[in-house]
Amino acid sequence: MTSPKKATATAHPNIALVKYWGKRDEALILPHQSSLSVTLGPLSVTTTVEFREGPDEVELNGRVAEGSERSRVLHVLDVLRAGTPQGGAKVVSRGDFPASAGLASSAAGFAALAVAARAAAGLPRDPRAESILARLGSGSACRSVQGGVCIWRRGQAADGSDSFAEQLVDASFWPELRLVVAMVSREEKDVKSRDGMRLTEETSPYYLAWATDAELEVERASELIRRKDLEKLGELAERNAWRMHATALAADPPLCYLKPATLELILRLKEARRQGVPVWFTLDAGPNPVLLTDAAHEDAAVALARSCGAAEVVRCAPGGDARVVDAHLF
Ligand code: 2P0
Repeated sequence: MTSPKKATATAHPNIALVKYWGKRDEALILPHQSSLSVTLGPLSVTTTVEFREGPDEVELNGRVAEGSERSRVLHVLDVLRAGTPQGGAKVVSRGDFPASAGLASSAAGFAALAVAARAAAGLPRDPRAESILARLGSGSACRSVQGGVCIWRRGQAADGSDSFAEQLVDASFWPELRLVVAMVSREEKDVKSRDGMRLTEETSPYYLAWATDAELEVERASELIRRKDLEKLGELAERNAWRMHATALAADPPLCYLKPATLELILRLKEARRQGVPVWFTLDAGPNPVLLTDAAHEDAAVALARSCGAAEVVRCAPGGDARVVDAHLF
């Protein structure tokens, strides 16, 4: 091998407004449906990759990665190394937000990994190739390669070459949009997303209806974003989240990601809107709602979340693209 090759990248997590929930191909992580998400600044994960002689080493948030965490990282690197042979890899990754926030640090982590690994291998920036590589680590990661609002098109090809995310609008398009993460519970969820979506697809009688409407839902959400129609977008986001959870609740055994405090907060939003606060929710596969509002009502949304027992509240706005940075982690 030639001299060591090292690169570092930073990426933001994302929150889906039209959600991905189910795979048509488990190995390639190909979804049944397209999805749409907002990239969340200022939260970020930074990852350094170095190719050098020696065994692969993976460290995530200060711990040596083991089991599936390690094998998922190495799988992404192996796909890259199959095309452009490299030596062993050292990977160090660190997030600036707690994994327990329920914000899928894996999305930002795999996006940063894909961007850093390609750069370390001497490949040029290529959002499509980076998105596809990130997807092989975690589906939602393909939507964290670019900032603003991104759409992951499900694609048709069996090899996944047309299943990647594209940017609808960049972070500067709607700077007043706010996403407030209300951490009402820090309990680890019982069923991970990967297992939850498989169980839902295999056993929920509602799954087909859920998957079928997604393509139109993405188009409707895109139009509302172009128009910056917060009210209609908020209504769509709530409807989409309720439907995802309803589909999961109908699985056998049922999958309930909501906690009492989740319901307390999201049921309060109607009253808040009646009182003039434009605020809606979305909810991933966990108990912590993300409130959609605008900059003028961010404080009101934060106060509402706190009054419903949110111990911690994270204020987010649309974030930028994943980028290569100079400051390596080792
Ligand atoms: C999403 N979620 O669209 C949906 C909504 C959770 C609820 O993508 O198996 O970590 O690695 O592809 O991406 C979480 O699942 O799952 C997710 P894998 P991922 O954001």
